[in-house]
Amino acid sequence: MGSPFSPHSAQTHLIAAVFSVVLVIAGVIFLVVAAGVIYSSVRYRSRGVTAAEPRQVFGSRKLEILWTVVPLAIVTGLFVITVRAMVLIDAPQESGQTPDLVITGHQWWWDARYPNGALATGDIHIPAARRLLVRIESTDVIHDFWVPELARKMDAVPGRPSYIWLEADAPGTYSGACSEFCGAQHAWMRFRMIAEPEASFNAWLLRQIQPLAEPTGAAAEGARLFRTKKCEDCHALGKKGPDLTHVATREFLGAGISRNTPENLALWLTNPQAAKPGNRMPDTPLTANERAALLAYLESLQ
Ligand code: HEC
Ligand SMILES: [Cu+2]
Repeated sequence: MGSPFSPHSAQTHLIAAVFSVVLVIAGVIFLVVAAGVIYSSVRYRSRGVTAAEPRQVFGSRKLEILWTVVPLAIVTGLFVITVRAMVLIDAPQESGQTPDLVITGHQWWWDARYPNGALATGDIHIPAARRLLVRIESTDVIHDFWVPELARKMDAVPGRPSYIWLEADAPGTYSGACSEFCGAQHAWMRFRMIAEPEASFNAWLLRQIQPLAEPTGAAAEGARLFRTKKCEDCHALGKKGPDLTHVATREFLGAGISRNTPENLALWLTNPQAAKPGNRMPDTPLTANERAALLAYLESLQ
């Protein structure tokens, strides 16, 4: 996971600044209180039953005023800088503006839809140095979309989309995760934001909507099985499983749980519950030949 202390957008710079101010103030208060506790437990420690009681003090207007005014001033200051940051950071929730990207949380992966119809699963590409209006949705339970280096957190609530600004100030790969507990595989609901220069982003975006070449040989047989074995019923946009249109180009499977190697891909066909325990993919009984054909097909999906 990226760290909120390495901000890569105007938004996260502001969040990091507010956080640092809070941290410094809280740190100073901690030191003052700790010093007071240590001082009084040494200075006023028990000196045996014969020692006289220390001087007893009752009431002090000066102290009362001091410890009311100082915390009030600190809390007011923090309130002001926090509200100001929120106003600068938050995207309009009901602007009617078409979002640049629609990101959806599912148990347990994320996908992103682009205005031209392109779809990304796991690796979500964005143009660098451009502020995007992103709609966050969920198809099942509450998830929470978070890329610590790029934007604030935003809950993905079923039936109630929310909007955030998303921006990366420089090209790079920024990791993200679901940050609201959402079931067994919440920890493996990761994704990466890949920020690219405008030209390579646009090239990527176009590639996503080009039709793939017709599969040949074993892959053609795999394509047929993908339909007849009902894989297709789940693995498409808006269905119960992640879209697999470009699965061979992905670096990870199962929203980050394993690298996309031939062995790990094969495991999803032999024993999906071993690949990601608790995930929503049922076992499909397959012969060794059928499995090989399906694998050839999946590996051809560039
Ligand atoms: C009932 C719906 C369903 C059916 C049918 C199904 N899958 Fe899945 N599949 C899923 C779900 C859900 C996941 C897990 C996504 C996650 O949690 O990361 C998954 C994951 C996968 C993955 C890993 C995908 C990724 O994004 O990393 C592959 C590969 C896969 N399935 C292939 C197949 C094949 C091939 C078939 C047909 C033999 C099939 N699936 C049948 C629902 C289904
Ligand atoms: Cu989650």
